[in-house]
Amino acid sequence: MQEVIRIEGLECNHCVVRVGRAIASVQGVLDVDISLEKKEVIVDFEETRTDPGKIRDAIREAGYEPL
Ligand SMILES: [Cu+2]
Repeated sequence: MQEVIRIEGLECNHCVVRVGRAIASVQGVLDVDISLEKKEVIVDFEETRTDPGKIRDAIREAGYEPL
């Protein structure tokens, strides 16, 4: 499954690395593709192991706001 999430507060490559690591550490996440320009992340995940709510929680825990 794929989820596209807009992220508020994504300002630089440091943010991209931080939020990318946070999302990648969620069990069941297969691939993370972040666009700094669009302030958007595309996440591929196994729907049996995680859900978009957990991915959003990980983004929040990293200090960013998923929209
Ligand atoms: Cu930054």
